[in-house]
Amino acid sequence: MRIHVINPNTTASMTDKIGACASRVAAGNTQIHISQPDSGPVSIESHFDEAISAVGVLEEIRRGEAMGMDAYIIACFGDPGLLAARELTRAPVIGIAEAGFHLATLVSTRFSVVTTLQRTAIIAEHLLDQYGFRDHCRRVRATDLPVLELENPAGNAYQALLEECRQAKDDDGIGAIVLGCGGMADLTERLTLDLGMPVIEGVSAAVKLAESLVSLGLGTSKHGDLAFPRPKPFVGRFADWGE
Ligand code: 2AL
Repeated sequence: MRIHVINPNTTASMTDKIGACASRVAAGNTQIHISQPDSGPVSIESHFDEAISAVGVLEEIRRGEAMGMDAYIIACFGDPGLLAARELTRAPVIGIAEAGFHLATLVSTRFSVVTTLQRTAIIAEHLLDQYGFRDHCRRVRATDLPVLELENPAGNAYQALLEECRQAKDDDGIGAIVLGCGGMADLTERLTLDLGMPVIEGVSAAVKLAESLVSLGLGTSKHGDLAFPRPKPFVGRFADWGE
């Protein structure tokens, strides 16, 4: 089974970290193929960043289709381009936010999300509404860490994250925490031990969900709105995307 994990931002160290976390949880017969867009923002922290990076995600899906990938993971917590990506393939496409939300509901009745900047917390709230997880999530908490602070070995990202997770555990009336950034994937085990409650990060969650769907022979439905886009001419810089 070949799973194409796409880091939608263009920071290579984060792409490597996400790939390592995906490989660590993958089954013995699963190959992880990791990539990032050729162009786009170094981190995704706004609607604008998401819109630009979604195009990069779709380019990576097109490349993955040429390579015959069995499943795709969009490894940014805003799940940029998720539904458009599903239109381009019969393979399952899983966003790390939705993967984290789904697994959290299987191990707890209520969870909180701990993410980076306050403005991305609002984006996560939109996803909870869109995906129908609003009643399961008690609170989306921001650490005010910019995404790339998670890549700074000299910074105090771990302590800031741990502190916010502790407050969530003490005050939110929850049973689990979902980490709200792909760049937090490598901190999960340490946080789980330090907090003594389930901490879920979406990259690992998405790999195991993708493996399950592929094993069950389940792919993206082509009946309805996720059917392949209707062929039509595209002009300008997207001319080669059309027919
Ligand atoms: C993210 C993420 O997962 N990667 C990125 O660049 N921005 N999302 C977030 N909420 O910080």
